[in-house]
Amino acid sequence: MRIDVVTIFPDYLAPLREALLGKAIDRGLLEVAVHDLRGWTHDVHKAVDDSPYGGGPGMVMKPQVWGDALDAVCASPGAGAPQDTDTPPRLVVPTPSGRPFTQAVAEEYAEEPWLVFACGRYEGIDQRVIDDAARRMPVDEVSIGDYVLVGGEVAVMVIVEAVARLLPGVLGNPASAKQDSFSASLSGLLEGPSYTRPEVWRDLAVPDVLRSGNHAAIERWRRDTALERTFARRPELLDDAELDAADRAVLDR
Ligand code: 6GU
Repeated sequence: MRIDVVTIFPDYLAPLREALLGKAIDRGLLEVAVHDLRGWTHDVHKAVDDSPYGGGPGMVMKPQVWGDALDAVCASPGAGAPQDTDTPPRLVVPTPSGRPFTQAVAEEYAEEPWLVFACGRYEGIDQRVIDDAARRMPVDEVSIGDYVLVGGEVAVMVIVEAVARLLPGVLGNPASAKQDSFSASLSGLLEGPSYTRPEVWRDLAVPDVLRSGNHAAIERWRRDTALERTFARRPELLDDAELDAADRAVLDR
């Protein structure tokens, strides 16, 4: 997969080359290019923003600068992109007013050969940039949660990490992703608690069933704790979860 990020703070994205993602890049599973938006400014002050039409606080990012940046970045696919250079990327614009980014969206993005992220700052990017890009490529405005960040950079790191770990070969043990919270094998529930040695730590013991060797009982216990945790923390997830009679009996307790 090829990922391009356009931002006024390229150094902010340095963590993308660390740890798991850095390894994925070293192994050629992922290619990441970060571009400084100011490289496409038109004036000596390298201005990227201006005051909003209609008044109000804050500044809006200028369409000319973003237009030139996206024309350039979206026209030059890297090695990870499809050979057919006429195929545009999927453009992702992080914004608190976007559609929610979920595990299902991460799974969708993991199927794409090429993603371009446009990081806005201030009060956002002139809407015509998004409307114009949407005439040539799929564009998603996405939010990572109901809170407001200063800019899209941290959201891009969140999204890229969620997507990259789904790419074939990135995780050491591919079974890990299968059992994640929100995954199909957990039918949309939260994952329950985990334990390792020692058997007793600070007078707290590991649940007996996990040391019983009874695999059916262990599976039932994992399912029960996932159900209980989901009920306590995220009850709305149960509305869409696939539950059988045994599951319902746990929740009725
Ligand atoms: Cl994607 N961007 C910004 N700037 N703030 C956010 C967000 C994104 N998601 C939640 N808050």
